Amino acid sequence: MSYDPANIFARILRGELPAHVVEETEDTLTFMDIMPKANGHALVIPKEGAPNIFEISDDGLHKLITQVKRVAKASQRAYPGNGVRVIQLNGSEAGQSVFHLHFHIIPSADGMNFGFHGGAAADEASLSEHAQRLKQALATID
Ligand code: DGP
Repeated sequence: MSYDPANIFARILRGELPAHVVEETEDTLTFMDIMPKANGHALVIPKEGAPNIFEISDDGLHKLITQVKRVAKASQRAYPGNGVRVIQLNGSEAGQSVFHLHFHIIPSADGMNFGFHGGAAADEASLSEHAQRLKQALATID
């Protein structure tokens, strides 16, 4: 599938839209999902413009998954007592709605009961609070 550089996450990467950024690396950006499935729901995206896992370069995917692991570790630390779901969707048939590759990192405590996608947008104060919580946990990860 072709990559549309006007997609929402590309616009966040270019600074055209705001986001609650948790961490930026040379190759990735981590920020809070605006419609969280749970408190602390973060998204990790590559800077490389790829719509899905099939189109990204192997090198880009390697860097991305390394950052996914780092954020998942931070999630575990920031939300003790929860498990961590790492979810990634490819294609509208699979439920993907933003066509810039992304991994969801979601603190989860509801066992196998997972309907996906949050229902409503969270308020700014809550997104900011949970971005801060993840940032603090990231600061403790090598
Ligand atoms: P997916 O279905 O895997 O493509 O998930 C896309 C996610 O992106 C969904 O959980 C909601 C989130 N999202 C949509 N628009 C925005 C936005 O403008 N900002 C942020 N931070 N998240 C968004």
